[in-house]
Amino acid sequence: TVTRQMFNGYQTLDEIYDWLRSLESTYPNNVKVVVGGQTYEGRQILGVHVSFKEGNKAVFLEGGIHAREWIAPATVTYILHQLLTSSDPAVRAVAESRDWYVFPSVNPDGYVYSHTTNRLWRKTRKLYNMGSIKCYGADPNRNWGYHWMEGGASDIPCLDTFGGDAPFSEIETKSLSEYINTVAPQLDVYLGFHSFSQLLLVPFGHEGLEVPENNNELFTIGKQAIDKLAERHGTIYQVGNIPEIIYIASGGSTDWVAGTHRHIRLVYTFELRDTGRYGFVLPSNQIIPTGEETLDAVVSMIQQIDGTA
Ligand code: 0X9
Ligand code: ZN
Repeated sequence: TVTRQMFNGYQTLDEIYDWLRSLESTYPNNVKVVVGGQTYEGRQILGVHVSFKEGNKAVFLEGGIHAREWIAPATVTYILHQLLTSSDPAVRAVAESRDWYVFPSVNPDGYVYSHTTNRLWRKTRKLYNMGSIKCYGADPNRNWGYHWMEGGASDIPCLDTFGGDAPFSEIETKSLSEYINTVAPQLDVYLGFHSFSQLLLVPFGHEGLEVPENNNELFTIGKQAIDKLAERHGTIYQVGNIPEIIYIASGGSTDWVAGTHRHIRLVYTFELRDTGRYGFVLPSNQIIPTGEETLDAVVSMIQQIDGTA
């Protein structure tokens, strides 16, 4: 089956993009390929817009901002596949209650580089030329323009948490943020997918411990969602604000989304499997179970805000 082909191994960027294009031909009434942005090396940030009816609110799924976190694009594509094909009534109801903007790999240059050259590459691939020293890439999850460089980000281009030389210095974050601005009025949920640590992160990550206005609601909904996640395969998650549960980190995409588009009710960052045994190099036989349990969490979140839980 398609599920076996697609989800028994990690896909290359070309395979993911070809599959997104194939969805548009298979589901011409419901799926459109959309360009969410551009990259330094001249690629496109490709996604799909899924819509079953007019007037729905929308969910944005962002995967792969960190190149080496391969389970993130795999999980986002798994969820997309289920939204289109599942016959589970609960999944169908949630799928069709929203429009979906789904971007499996928002750092495509980095993702390709992690396949061809350095499996543990994290950043973009922009050249930072400092005289005799050349280093590549900024951390695209330290480069967004909300409390940029206010903790947990480096100003040294050779480091993995380099925030860039200005907010939105990376064409990937700049162009994707502009795309998000165009769909933001429709959004009520924005989810970023990373690995690893099995955490559900609530904004914000910068210094000063700002929390969203609906912080308590995000905790309540998040806790029920990770309970549902655990019911599937016993995978244990924790919920918390970013500085409390991992570390201070500023310039993240979800912080910019939550801080700039305050009407978006649910904004979370998932840190998917595992807790460090395999880390970023999660075996591909965990793609399907990770996809299944993460879909359960996403379904639960939407059921809770719709009062259908
Ligand atoms: O450091 C990060 O960017 C994330 N952890 S990871 O191991 N995947 O790199 C945590 C993101 C925290 N989120 C925000 N500050 N918004
Ligand atoms: Zn990450």
